[in-house]
Amino acid sequence: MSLYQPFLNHAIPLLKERLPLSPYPIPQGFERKEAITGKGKRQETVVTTSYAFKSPKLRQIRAAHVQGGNSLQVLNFVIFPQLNYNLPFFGADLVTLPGGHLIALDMQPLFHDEAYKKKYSDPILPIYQSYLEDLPWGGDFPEEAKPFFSPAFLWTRPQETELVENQVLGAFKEYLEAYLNFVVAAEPISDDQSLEDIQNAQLRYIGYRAAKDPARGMFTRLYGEEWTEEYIHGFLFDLERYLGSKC
Ligand code: DBV
Repeated sequence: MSLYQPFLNHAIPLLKERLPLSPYPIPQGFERKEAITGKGKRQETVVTTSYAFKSPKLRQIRAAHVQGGNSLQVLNFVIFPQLNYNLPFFGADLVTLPGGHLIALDMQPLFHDEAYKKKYSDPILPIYQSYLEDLPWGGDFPEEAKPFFSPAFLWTRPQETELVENQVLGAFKEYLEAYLNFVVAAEPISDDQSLEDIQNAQLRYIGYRAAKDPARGMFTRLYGEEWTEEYIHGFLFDLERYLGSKC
């Protein structure tokens, strides 16, 4: 049973149809990783599968799909723009744990000025508002994470799986469609100051997510510390590694 497979089955073909995609290298040992957890009847195999692509305007389009039976299903789907575009990140953190579902879906902004908000948040507020009734605000989350979210941050903790299969999938498709329209319309940035601002904003976001990845504990328990740290810094949030390899 994979709750999030339909999300991947929609997103990857759509991206391939709309953008000139090419493969993004997935380091050896990260394409697929398995672990057996629990004992006896409660034994469970947890499989983590990685997908990655790139395009002329998008440095990395990547997904980590964790399938551990009914009590653990995760799809973490993040798009990182090339550093010469001021596009927001597309961020989807879709998590199913024994206690219920945790859904985080957003176009995560590089900047918080009015012009940026008008360009990349206002156009999707109607989509955001259309889901609020069924997918109400999920309550508290880390204060230090707040600067990384937009006014259209769809953050919800539903109990009902049907809401994930229907409303959350619908929101995911609409946010992705809107993001693709932003990508197609995006023009490259050439002035040095803006390029520096973009790189700093990306490093801030990626630095925070790599350092505070809420999945660190889960991955470490499943696959060990060494594999986990390399997966986080060498694949999931790899901009520092990418920049280091360039100069
Ligand atoms: N989160 C990831 C990756 C994951 C992942 C790569 C592949 O960034 C899974 C796996 N996220 C994951 C899991 C949990 C969360 C929680 C397993 C549950 C951890 C637990 O409760 O045991 C959005 N993800 C969260 C939370 C938020 C997000 C807000 C709750 C954290 C908390 O309450 O402490 N997206 C996530 C996030 C940022 C973002 C933290 C920060 C900028 O953009």
